[in-house]
Amino acid sequence: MDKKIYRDTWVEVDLGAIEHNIKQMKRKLSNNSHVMAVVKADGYGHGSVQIAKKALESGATYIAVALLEEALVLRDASIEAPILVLNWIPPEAAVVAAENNITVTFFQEKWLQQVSEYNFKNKLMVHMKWDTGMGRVGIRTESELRGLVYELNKNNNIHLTGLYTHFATADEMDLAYYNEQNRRFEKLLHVFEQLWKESVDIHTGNSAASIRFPKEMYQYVRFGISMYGLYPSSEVKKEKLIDLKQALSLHSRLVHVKEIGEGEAVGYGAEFKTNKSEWIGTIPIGYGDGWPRKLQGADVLIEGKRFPVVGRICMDQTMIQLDQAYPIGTKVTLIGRQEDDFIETDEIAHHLDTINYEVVCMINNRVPRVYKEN
Ligand code: PMH
Repeated sequence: MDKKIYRDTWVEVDLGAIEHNIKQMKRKLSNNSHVMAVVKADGYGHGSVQIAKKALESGATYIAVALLEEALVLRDASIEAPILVLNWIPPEAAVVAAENNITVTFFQEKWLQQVSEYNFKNKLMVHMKWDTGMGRVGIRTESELRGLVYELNKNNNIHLTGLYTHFATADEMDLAYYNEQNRRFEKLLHVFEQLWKESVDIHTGNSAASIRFPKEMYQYVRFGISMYGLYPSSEVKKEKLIDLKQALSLHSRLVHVKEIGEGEAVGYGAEFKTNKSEWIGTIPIGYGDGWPRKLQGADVLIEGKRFPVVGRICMDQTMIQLDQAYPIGTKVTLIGRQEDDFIETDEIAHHLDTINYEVVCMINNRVPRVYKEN
């Protein structure tokens, strides 16, 4: 049974935008490159199940998540498409992955040896991770590659179906480091091709690399932030190589409106003080929803006009300086469009001195997600 929602604060996810963004990406790729939809961290805060389903309907053919737990949520929702877990998983969890037809990432000889100790009903599918410069996880050398291939050849229960790397700077204008990562990748690939004769799926690109160098991509691109309609950096946004539609918007409603006199204060610390009489509205969202106190001073939209957040943001409530009395229940948009104005996720990211990725992930699950098709 769906949980009843009483509160007047919600995230709206435009599934039509997800479809639009995937189709824009597919148009740029060559016919041999396919879209792997990245829905880790609950679909970058948008809801992993709904996004994965929409992505598959829109032409994505593979799903990626960070955790085995996240993959199991998708399997529980009857999603049968191939799923890749990007993070390291404990060797004992490999049995669960195999049972559920979930592909996992590996990069350690010891891990393969430990996994070999378990009994598998189904083969375990694995993708090998190469660290070409991200410095996070993956093998870095030819001798590590030879070690992994040797272990793989010893074990019939483990089936290598792919290999990949991840770029650290594909969203930057200076391409020196990106090119160096590609050079290292191709060098290891040359060795791999001599050691391994079966075909495997190769994937290197994130949103930035796939948007900027679509024809250089291999079998899959791991399409994350831009599937949600956000650009990986302001530089990539400025290049205008793809038209994206932001899928997420955040809304609330006025629950209280009052006029206060000159010299009156608003919020904890009585920090904000009026210097004339002012209309103040209250909305039911706060840092307990993942709407941080640093957003004091940011704008919201009411009837297409901008108004600032005043006073310190509380755990569950935020106050807005208004120009007049608006009725209780008036819609307030914190991220998204109202009439001719648009508060982009990037504007909030800028205010918080962070990136759009963090903004969409930080709105927590106390805020219900509502889905619409266009
Ligand atoms: N592949 C891997 C291995 C990733 O870690 C990510 C994003 C993606 C693909 C998708 O990248 P995109 O969203 O830029 O398209 N990972 C992260 C991260 O770990 N922190 O921020 C983004």
